[in-house]
Amino acid sequence: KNKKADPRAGMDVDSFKEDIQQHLRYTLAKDKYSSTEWDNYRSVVLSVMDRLHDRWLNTQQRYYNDDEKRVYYISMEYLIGRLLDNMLVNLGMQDVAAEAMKEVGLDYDKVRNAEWDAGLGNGGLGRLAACFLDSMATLGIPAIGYGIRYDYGIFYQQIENGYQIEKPDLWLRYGNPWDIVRPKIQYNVPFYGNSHAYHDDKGDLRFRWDNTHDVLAIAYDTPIPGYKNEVVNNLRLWKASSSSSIDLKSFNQGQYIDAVRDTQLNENISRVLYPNDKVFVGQELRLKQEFFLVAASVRDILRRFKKTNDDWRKLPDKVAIQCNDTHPNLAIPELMRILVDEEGLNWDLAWDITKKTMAYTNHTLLPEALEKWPVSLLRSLLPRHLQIIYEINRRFLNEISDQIGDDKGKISRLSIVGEGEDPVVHMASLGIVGSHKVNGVAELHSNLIKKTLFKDFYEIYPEKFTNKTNGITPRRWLRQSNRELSDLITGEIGEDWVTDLDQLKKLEKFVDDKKFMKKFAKVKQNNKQRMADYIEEKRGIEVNTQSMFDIQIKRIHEYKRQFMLALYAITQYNRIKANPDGDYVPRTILVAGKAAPGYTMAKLFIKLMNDIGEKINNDSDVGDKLKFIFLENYSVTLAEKMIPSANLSEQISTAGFEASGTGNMKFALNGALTIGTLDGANVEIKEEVGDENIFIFGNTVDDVERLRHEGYNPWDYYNSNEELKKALDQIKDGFFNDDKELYQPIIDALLQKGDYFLVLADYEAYVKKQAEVDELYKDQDEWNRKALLNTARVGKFSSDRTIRDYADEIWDVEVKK
Ligand code: DL6
Repeated sequence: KNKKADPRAGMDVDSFKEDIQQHLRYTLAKDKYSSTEWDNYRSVVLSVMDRLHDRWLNTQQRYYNDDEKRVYYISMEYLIGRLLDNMLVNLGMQDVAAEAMKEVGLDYDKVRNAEWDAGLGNGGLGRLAACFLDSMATLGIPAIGYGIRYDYGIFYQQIENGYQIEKPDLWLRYGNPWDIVRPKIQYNVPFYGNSHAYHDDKGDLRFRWDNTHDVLAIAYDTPIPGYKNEVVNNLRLWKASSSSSIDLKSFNQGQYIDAVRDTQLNENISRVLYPNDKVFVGQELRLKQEFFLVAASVRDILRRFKKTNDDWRKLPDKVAIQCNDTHPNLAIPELMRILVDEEGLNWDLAWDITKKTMAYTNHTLLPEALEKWPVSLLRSLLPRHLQIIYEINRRFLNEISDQIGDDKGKISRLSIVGEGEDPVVHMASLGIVGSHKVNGVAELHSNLIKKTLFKDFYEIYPEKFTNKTNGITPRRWLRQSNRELSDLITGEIGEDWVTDLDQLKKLEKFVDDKKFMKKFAKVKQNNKQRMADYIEEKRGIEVNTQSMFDIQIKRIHEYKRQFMLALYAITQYNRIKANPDGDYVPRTILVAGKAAPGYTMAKLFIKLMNDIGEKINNDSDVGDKLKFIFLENYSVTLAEKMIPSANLSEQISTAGFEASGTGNMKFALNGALTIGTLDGANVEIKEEVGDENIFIFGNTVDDVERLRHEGYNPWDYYNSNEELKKALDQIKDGFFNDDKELYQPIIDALLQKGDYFLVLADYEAYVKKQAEVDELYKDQDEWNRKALLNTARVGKFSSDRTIRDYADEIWDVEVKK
């Protein structure tokens, strides 16, 4: 009745102020004498949540009333980062909240820094899911994200003596004020047991999965607001808990300790995010996690569908399920199991419904990343699903038998279930056969999928294959993380760009506007200063803010070739040492990224990079002409600091290996120039910004193929390039570490084992291109012109565009606006 007077709803400073104070006192029982940073942060978050709740309830009610088609995004990873700024920006009340905090004596920066990153993902794939949530809400799509509420997110990376040490990420130590537990929304997730055949009343053969060991999935909901549109979607993460029935049984038998231990085992399912990026480790616990996510989510989806529908044939008109990589692809046999075994549909109808409902996104071509679950493991953990997968495969091979004849090679490549002593289920193949659309994440990648990895499937189902080039949300990656640039842009062209990134094209006309360009340059300079302060604080290294900030941030992987950047740094160092008075463009090279804990080579790279940094950064001949700095614990929050400060973005993967990349888009949007190979979305960035505004070098996908075909010999490159030879010899001969054996595995991989990622083949072109970069940097006006054109021309890479494409071409849902 009296809305204005309710401090929990008001969008003005006074209401927000009052709400913060009320929460501090009445929710947290603290006052200004006893409150900690965490209490202050929590009372601010609770006040933000108050403003989200009305919108959240209204949105969900509207979706229910309208009975619109829903999109369900299922992902094992959501690399969300911090939420406070994101929520405030999207609610359109960042300034109001800042003022309110100030007036109650809180420091916004301190409040913000009390938040732990929600690091429920490894890298690009998980961050993409987080950007998609933001875009789906901003576009008003009735979407729900499903995932797992891991107790431990991606490990905290510490650098000790140059080595990566993994520490558990206790992000829930003090609780998570952004999510709400829904204890009544819980599902039994069955495992193990047996599949029994029986005849029903009509005499038809049916199957029942029984004697299962059940684990409970409990829902935790996080609100996902759209940008200033009153929409609040839901991210539902499942936490594992013990199923009460099991406890009771054990209690009755007096096995109290066993029952409690059992609780622990069950809860292990949502304990920890697997920290592997692009390598499949076929552990049982991981398979349990995948099925746990899928089973709870599918149950939840079907419960919602059934509330307003009684005809299963309508399912694809009301439900679109998108699988983020193959990790959730067990949703295909699970949906089949429910439709056939529980709901009594015949196989053909259930299969038709399933295919029309499901879609699958492929994120990598790397063979070692592809999921292949042993049949033996599936047989014990998910016996009924294995049967269903066999049946899907049998019918599929039958259906295509006319097309492929008795081409044995083809049949074995197409078969979802492998043959031999230890047969495996190919989860990608299951995804292709059981979905109506399969997409890659950049043009090049989607074409490569069709030509290589999934060639045989493409020939059978060309209509299933499509491309959806990745994108990034402009809210977090410009509006929020680069407030100064964002304000400058909005001051000139208005704020529509925040939801319509192509509007940035209007900035092009400012390239000759001296006043504007001066401001644009100043913003970058201020961002560099903030970064420099951070480096000084964390590493005690003073950097020259006039130097070029040259940044590579991503997971550490051989194909991403951090090593090639290190070789360039060594080369530059050697040049400076040989001629200390030469004319050098000062550079600060910044690298950050985590290595999978079991990836020995990547971890050795980290050590090497730290050793190289030690040498370069402490050499008085070098001074500020060159710095090489590895920053520990790369995270979303660190990315938000680093990206706005970059002059140069390193996107130097071996052509054909990076499916898309999304960091490349974030840098360009923030006015960094890219040095990169023609890989992933770099190809499309080049098309958008123009050849003259990007530094492209190196072997293309075709070159790589040709080189390999002709018999690539890294020694030829080693022997014919003095600088390359010298850099490698220094690494080998103990120049960076007294232990001469230490880096031998790296040298061996390059020279003895064939340099699979073609570092040596690309080195010379790379170093030459870096010289062009230097030349341009000398002309700051010209550099800034190109930087602005990058910002102005990358509107295509908004995740809003990506989501529109999914909505139109895969999900068949309407996007309002
Ligand atoms: O699509 C998001 C992201 C791409 O931008 C990266 O290029 C790609 O490497 C990454 N893929 C994965 C796949 N991991 N597994 N499995 O993380 O996806």
